[in-house]
Amino acid sequence: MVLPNQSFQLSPLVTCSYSNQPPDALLEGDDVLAVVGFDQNCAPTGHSRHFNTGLPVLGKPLYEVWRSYSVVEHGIDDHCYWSANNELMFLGLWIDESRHPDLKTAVFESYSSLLQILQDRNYPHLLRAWNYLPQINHGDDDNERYKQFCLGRHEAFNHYRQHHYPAATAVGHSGGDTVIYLIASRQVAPQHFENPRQLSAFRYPREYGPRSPSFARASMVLGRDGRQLYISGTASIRGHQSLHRGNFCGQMDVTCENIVTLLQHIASQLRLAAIPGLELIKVYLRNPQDLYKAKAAVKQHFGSKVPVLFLQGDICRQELLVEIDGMCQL
Ligand code: 3EB
Repeated sequence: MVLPNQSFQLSPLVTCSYSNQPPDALLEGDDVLAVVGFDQNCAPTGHSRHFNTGLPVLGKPLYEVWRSYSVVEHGIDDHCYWSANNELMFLGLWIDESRHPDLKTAVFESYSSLLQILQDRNYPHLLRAWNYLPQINHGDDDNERYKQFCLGRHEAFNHYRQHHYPAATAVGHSGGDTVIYLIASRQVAPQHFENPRQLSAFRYPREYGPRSPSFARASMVLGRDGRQLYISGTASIRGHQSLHRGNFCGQMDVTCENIVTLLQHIASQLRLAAIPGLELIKVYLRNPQDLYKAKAAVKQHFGSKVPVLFLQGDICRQELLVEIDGMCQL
């Protein structure tokens, strides 16, 4: 008997990379789940698999490319933009707030539409969510838009009995609609992690809003040839308190240290031989003039070989100047 002289190339669930090619060219790949663009414009693109965010790149244009291991189907149903294969769905929408009485209701209804699609099509496990909102810090006290967003999201998760919150990012912009997009899986359930130096966001005390934010500090999923780790947006918060008000470098250090602590914690929980390093980083800066300081700090904490996308975005607490998220294979 002759055995085929070929090893099977096992591939992960999904990969993410940054590319400077234009979306049209990238979307020719039939395995591409989504291309995410970063510019001042956040409005429906009209093309499934193509997202934009309202967050300008600080530097040359780069696109985030999400590729799966097989050909994907895709379409737009009831304002929801989706792409999927047998294991994964990438799904998102833009919120037209003028069609809703208020932001809380808009977010509740939008998250409900997304969760309904995941339920109907049988992708029950949320792996990762991104939320980019205009004027995130507008409004006083409990009326601040981020807090109203948290309220609507929390109610939708509750309604759909989604009690395993995924890793997430919530950042503000000044360029149009709210966009939400997420990744969910059919069979592989993710494992979620919290940060020993930070109170879990879903346990933040009442002073931060009527409903605490619904996200995990990190989510991990087992792909075909390795584990993928998604680190949530991380900021200069210890316990539940913001540190280094008005001090960009201080905030940057605490943020990077928080990520390193989280990676150490995950390595110890999973009994990994080494502490993983981030392989892809996004840095959100409230003030673009902090770019050079941010570049230096990222290099110092994560090395100079990791691709980093620097974006202008508002952080969900008025006093915070930077937020960082990222991912890696384990
Ligand atoms: C924090 O640690 C910073 O509401 O989905 C980071 C990541 C933050 C996600 C969200 C908020 C969210 O609380 C803010």
